[in-house]
Amino acid sequence: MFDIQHIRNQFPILDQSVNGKPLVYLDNAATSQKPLAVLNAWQKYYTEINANVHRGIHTLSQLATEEMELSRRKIQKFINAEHDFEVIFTRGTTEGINLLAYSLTAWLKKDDEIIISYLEHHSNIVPWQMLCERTGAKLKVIPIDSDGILQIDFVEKNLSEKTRLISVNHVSNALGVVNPVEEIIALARKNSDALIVIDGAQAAPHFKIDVQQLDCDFYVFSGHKMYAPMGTGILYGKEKILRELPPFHGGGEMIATCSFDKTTYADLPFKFEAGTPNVGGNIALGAAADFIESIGHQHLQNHENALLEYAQQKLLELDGLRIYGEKATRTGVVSFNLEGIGIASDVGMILNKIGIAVRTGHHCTQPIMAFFEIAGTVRASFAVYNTFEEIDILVEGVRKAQRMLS
Ligand code: C6P
Repeated sequence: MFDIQHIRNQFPILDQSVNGKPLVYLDNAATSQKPLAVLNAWQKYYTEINANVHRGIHTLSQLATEEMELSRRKIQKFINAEHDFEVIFTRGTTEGINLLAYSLTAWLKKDDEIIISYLEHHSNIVPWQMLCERTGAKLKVIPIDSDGILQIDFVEKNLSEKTRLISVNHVSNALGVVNPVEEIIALARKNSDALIVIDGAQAAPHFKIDVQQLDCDFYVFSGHKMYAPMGTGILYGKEKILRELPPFHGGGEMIATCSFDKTTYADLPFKFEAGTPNVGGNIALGAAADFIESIGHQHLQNHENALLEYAQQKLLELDGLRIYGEKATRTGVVSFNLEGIGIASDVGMILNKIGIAVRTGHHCTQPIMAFFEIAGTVRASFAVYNTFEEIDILVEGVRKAQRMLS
């Protein structure tokens, strides 16, 4: 049974007023709120366990290690990875992609090609541009149409022996468009030996991820968008490739032996986890996966899809409102502008005055904004605890903003 009030009760932060109005939190693509189970797991670690992992023989250190490794196995199950050591704790999606872009330096040479898409967050553009600068490789960009749908025949036409890497997001943060990553992966497997990276920052909170079924080489996501604390994230990689890849950061935790003559690296996953990890956060990330699974992916998805459909239908009743990516398959996000109102943040400020939190601006996706020839959009993004009443409040707020600004 899906009981929205039971779910909302687990998020005490939602029960407050902002600017004298009940908070309507619709900025979940930026970060989600955290349920009690996650807060308690984090607090329990700091009140009862706090110790460093993988190094102490004392009881607390062993407990901390056990709890963090248990969390790794929970994430392994959450994304259906074959092995727990294919799950690497990071600080978030940005760090995961930077790790790859650095560690894959020797995988590319001058004039090799990296394919990304027009729909990428800056985190899935800039690290690859930096890699191109280091190696002389070139970026190729899958175009979109006016609905924000990827034109994947571009992939078929542009794949060659030069294509060494493809990195695309599973869901666009700016538009909520769900990209056909399965098709892109199938095309790539047929026509190249390119490595495939999927940025799952906006997918992991919304639907079941199965990395074995996807057959991607790497899958990255952030904890804080899927109900876990900030500063947590996951890089999944296939065992064979992770074994061949050099480490990103050097330091403690990631060595097998260290001398002034030669250092050898630790086994997976520790080779990629230099330094003291965010133990409390990583444990709480496992609790966030449990939280999602306790609701059930299908229930969560059904509710969020219904919210999205309702929001879209209600918003489109307003004159001169344009939703970007309206015709595309989407999840979790509705991104829009009002005709004649050039500055999205003006709408955001009026909404904030009545307790509604949305994000406005370019959403760290300036190429998408350039494509639509706009400076930004108003973005409402949903989580499992949002309600249809909140959508009504949003729509009324947008109507009010339209009246005030036009
Ligand atoms: N998008 C948003 O408001 P980090 O900051 O490392 O947790 O995630 C970066 C990132 C990478 N890829 C995608 C698709 C993303 O959506 C994000 C973060 C937030 O849309 C903050 S800019």
